[in-house]
Amino acid sequence: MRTDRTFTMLKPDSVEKGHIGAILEKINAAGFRIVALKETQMTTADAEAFYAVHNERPFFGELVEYMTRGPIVAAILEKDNAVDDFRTLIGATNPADAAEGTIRKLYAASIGENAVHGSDSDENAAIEGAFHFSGREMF
Ligand code: IDP
Ligand code: MG
Repeated sequence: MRTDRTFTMLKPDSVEKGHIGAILEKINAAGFRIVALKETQMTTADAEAFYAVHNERPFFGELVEYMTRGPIVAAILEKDNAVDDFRTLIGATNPADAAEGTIRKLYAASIGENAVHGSDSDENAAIEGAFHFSGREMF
């Protein structure tokens, strides 16, 4: 299992607010190489499948509504220790708890609308990257 890749989505709130460029700049400045990148929109079935691990949680319906309401930017990122370093860069799930300078501290509005996704393990990074990208879209 490779340990140098993670998967991210700039969520609909980031796209709506015009934060794509600023967030990609933070990602580049932190030393991640962009392996794959696209703007796309998830269907309800896509979001339900992507977040299936959360389907018993009380916020699941709200999460699916949010993640499908507009386009996202999906990306695969490469760097040593990618999963952990990216989670550090984005900050805590709830922006109120996120460290200063993190992407969620800077750009997230709330625990629900929290600007970015970051994979939580090497295994999920591979699964989530393959969910959004074919081999021909990875460089
Ligand atoms: P993570 O994105 O930091 O890994 P998870 O616990 O995996 O956080 O939750 C997935 C996503 O579900 C969060 O990023 C957020 O958009 C949403 N979410 C998590 N907890 C809540 C909540 O308590 N209320 C509303 N939405 C939530
Ligand atoms: Mg998670």
